[in-house]
Amino acid sequence: IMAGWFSEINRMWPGEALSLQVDKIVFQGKSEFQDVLVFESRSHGRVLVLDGVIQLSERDECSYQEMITHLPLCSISNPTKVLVVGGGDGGVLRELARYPSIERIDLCELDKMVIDVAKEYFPGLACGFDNPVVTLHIGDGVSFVRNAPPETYDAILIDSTDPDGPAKELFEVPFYQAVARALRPRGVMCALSESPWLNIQTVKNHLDVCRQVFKGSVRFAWTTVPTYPSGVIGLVLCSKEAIDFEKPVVSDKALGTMQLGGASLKHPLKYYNSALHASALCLPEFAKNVLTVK
Ligand code: AAT
Repeated sequence: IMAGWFSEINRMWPGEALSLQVDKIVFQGKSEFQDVLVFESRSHGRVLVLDGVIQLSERDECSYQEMITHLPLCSISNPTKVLVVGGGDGGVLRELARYPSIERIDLCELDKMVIDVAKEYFPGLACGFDNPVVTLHIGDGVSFVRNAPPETYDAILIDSTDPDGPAKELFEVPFYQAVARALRPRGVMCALSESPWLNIQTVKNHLDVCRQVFKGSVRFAWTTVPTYPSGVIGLVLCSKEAIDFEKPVVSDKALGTMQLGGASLKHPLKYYNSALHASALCLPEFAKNVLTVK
């Protein structure tokens, strides 16, 4: 390992590791659940790392946060209640502030240290907490969803860590059964998956789990995140009733304003647009062959 560089070495992506040059370590801590690290990188702004895995960099977080939020939210009309599982950095909350119809957002994050660190070191993401409709819950997303009243949410966004750690159960059938129960009949779910470049079998298993539970639509989408392993991250979109996820019902033109801190702020999208929405569901041949049901 070269001095002054962070390398994301992990058994989930053996034989390869992204490296970033470190200008300064900004925060290092150990919570009840994971190691928390924030550093200033040479090329990507501040970076948040949990248990040695990059969660976000200031430079490319827009791709992940905008896609995990707007792919599901632009697939439905007039959402009023949304649940976020994980997402303690606030980035998804920031993106949800573009939807004036939302009356209530519950966010269930396991680790309070992530929220505290985001508020201190990532103001551009933690601004998402400055929304009076947000209610914070600190705890395990699995039990939160299990205890949620049935048919409550228009959208449930699973912005969790990779399956090898405290988020393991968030990739299993009982969890998605609880998610389906907590969704309204026309509701949608979007969950972090993995990159088809890394371990396509993990992605296939994730989709198979979702297909067991969601009888409407189950689709795989992907986006580019240069600081995630392989530069690509997958997302799974599900609904109980059939939804044509390729045809967004909300236009990107409606998303340029955020309701934050009691004010309406102009805040253009950086990544998502309606054309990208449709293309995010198109798969390269090698992935299509494995991930599509014939
Ligand atoms: N938006 C940044 C991307 C993330 S953050 C994932 C969050 O999920 C973390 O804050 C973590 O503490 C939280 N989390 C993990 N397990 C649970 C759980 N069981 N219940 C609630 N929250 C949880 C994801 C980055 C993906 C990295 C890709 N390689």
